[in-house]
Amino acid sequence: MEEKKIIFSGIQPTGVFTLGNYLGAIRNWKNLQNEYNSIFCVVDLHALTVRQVPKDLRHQTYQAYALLLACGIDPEKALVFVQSHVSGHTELSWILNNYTYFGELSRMTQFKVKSQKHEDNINAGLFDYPVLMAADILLYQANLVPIGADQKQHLELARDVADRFNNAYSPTFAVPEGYFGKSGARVKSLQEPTKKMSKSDTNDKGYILLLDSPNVIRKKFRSAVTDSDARVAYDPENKAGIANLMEIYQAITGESLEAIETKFEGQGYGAFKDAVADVVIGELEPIQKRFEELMSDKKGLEAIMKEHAEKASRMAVKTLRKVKKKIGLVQV
Ligand code: ATP
Ligand code: LTN
Repeated sequence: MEEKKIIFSGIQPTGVFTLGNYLGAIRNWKNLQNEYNSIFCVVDLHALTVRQVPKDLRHQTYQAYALLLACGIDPEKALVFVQSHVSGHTELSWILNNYTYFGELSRMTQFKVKSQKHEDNINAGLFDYPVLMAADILLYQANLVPIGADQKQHLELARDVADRFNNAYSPTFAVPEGYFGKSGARVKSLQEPTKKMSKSDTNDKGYILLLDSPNVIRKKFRSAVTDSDARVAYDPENKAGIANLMEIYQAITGESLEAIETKFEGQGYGAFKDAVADVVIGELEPIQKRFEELMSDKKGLEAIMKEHAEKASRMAVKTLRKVKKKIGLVQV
């Protein structure tokens, strides 16, 4: 019998997840967990690359974990754990640093963007971020990595590092492929529709958070940037704001862009924005309810975290042993 493929993905606890995280990543994870051996990780160590307030990071990590479960990641089907609970990630990351070139890391778009955003704190962790991500993936021999389009470059790097290591010694790591969902791969900011919707955006009108109340969601969609053309038509070049709203509507309802154009023909942007808000509110309502239940039982959450971290550690150790042996580290 053929073994099920392994998928691995991670998300940072840098704030409440956005609609972009949900449509671009988490929703796909939920669908994939039935078909694959799935491993999902709250990557708290990655979050350290920009300065965090300790008590907020702690709270956000619980929140992130509970939100994943609330979004339908099932701890009976998938492994869900917190990155810093498994020490193998940092260990492998150090080793892989020695197989990654300065030039490669210098080319990473996310590094350039975040360096501009945090000019006062361009630290080595920010630069090294993709190597830790490669370690996350390679540690579990993942075959498939479901991510939004913004993470494609990092995945390419993980593949290159895996290949380089495998060629230098002998096959050690599975070389992972990216998995990009059909829709929602790149949800844009509601205020600057050429940029991705990001939970660390300083303008809170740019994103919809999974825990935003129905009122807030409606307000944010109503103030979304559009254009003066007043036609619901799909034209990402010239009508980026409307195109983004159409993509969100499509990602949730499954209706085609043509069908959406027809449905809202002759209606103003106001009506369309409200319709988008309605479908988003409907999608998030059950998630918010489940989230509240989970957060009211922290001990229960911690028990799941612990059990899953132990399972993940056992998998991680296997890969690490192989790696250490190949490169000549003495193991006793
Ligand atoms: P931050 O703002 O802290 O950099 P982020 O909101 O970009 O974070 P991550 O934790 O880096 O989110 O990403 C988690 C997952 O969500 C990744 O797979 C990423 O590709 C996906 N993702 C993030 N933003 C979007 C978006 N706007 N559209 C689609 N997918 C996204
Ligand atoms: N870098 C990713 C989060 C992340 C990840 C991973 C995704 C960390 N490790 C491993 C997939 C696989 C991000 O910023 N979205």
